[in-house]
Amino acid sequence: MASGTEIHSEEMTTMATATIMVKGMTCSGCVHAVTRALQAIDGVQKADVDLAGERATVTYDANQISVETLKQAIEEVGYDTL
Ligand code: 9UX
Repeated sequence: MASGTEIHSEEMTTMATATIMVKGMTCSGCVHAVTRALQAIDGVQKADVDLAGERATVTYDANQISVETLKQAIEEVGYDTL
């Protein structure tokens, strides 16, 4: 791209993607519970929970929340994170 000025009218966000290991999920219901818990958080744009991979990949606005916020939400619904 050549140099130029880009005008963005949307508000400034700092989207970040985190992969969090989630322990204790044993069925698709568990996946759903974790997915819902993450998506309920203000600032979470996208949450993909992988049962076999034991992890959650979350895209969120780093201006609003942190990885700790995400981990806390997962732990609140009964799973361990690392
Ligand atoms: Mo089904 Mo997953 O009860 O806890 S949701 S094993």
